[in-house]
Amino acid sequence: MDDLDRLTNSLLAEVATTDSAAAVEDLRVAALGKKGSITGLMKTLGAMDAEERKAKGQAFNAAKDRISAALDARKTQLGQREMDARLSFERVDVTLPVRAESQGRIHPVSQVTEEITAIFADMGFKVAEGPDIEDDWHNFTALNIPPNHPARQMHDTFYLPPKDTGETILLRTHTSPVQIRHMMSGPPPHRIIAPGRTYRCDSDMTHTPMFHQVEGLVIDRNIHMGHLKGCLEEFTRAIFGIPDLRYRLRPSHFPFTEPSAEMDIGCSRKGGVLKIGEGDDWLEILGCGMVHPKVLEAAGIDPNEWQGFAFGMGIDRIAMLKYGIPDLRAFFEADVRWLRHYGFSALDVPTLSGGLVR
Ligand code: 2NL
Repeated sequence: MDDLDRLTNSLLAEVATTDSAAAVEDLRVAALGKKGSITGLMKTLGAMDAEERKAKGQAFNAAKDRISAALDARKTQLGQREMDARLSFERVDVTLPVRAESQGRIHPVSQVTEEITAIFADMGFKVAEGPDIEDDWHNFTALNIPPNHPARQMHDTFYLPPKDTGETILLRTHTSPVQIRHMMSGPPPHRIIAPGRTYRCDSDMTHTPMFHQVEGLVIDRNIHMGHLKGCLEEFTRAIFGIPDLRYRLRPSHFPFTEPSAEMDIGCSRKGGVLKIGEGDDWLEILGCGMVHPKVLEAAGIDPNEWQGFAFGMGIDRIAMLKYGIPDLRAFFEADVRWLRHYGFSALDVPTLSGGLVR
């Protein structure tokens, strides 16, 4: 037995007695590192003649490979043993309740957005998103809103300094531009909702400069007002959890729909208290209509082949109505006491089978 065999055997014996991943690595350095014992033998090759170097070189490399493989195998084995030990002693009780001290709450606007999304998702709608900063064309022109329309005035719209190109940019005043972008991104049919932040230069008891809107859009062949009516009837009954909720569609006007309508739901206002689904009064809830042919054309859709309906509503107002929140401005004051009172648990996930929440 020569020096190499003796060294190899003793290293392999040491590998077998290592008891941790760290010990395996220490041994790897001691044998194969820069100043390792095998590396030391390798260095003796330089002083040998060509024939001896060839024979010894092969033997050294074979020994090096054996030791390296043994170290790898031992490391894997110890790793497995450490994992087995942890698994046998660590315990997780998956039946325990979530930490009681959890402080965070879901904002009513987030909650209601989730509820609305769940209802429309169940009807086959997808959620579309787009930029908050828009250009004049997507926010107004494509929607058949003429250049002198009051909505375009300085005092209703937040305009930003124009781009270097001279292009007018603004904070979107509704989420309609999201739907324009969606229609232009691929061929019909389309069935989307676009929830999100919208901005108007307006601030009083019932208006905030930033507010939330959701719009819906269906484009397909032979779509008519009957589809619109059925869709919105289903939606209002689901969101307020009242299966026989009374409603009516009143003629109205929007530049981007023709015909246009507003939807009212039944309510009572006895003693100044608003109750949805009772009494014989009406409460306006949303605007809607058949997408104007000019809007379809602007978005590159042939109005002779495709038709559609659209609707829009304020999310903040739905949240106030559904959860009896009196003051809109408190929504955006970031007061944790308010959020503790009106907020939702992260575990109250809206589902149709769960009646959406409360
Ligand atoms: C309201 C009324 C509405 C739409 C929004 C729409 C979007 C496209 C084409 C046609 Cl891309 N219409 N949106 C239609 C009718 C009413 O909103 O009272 N919103 C708060």
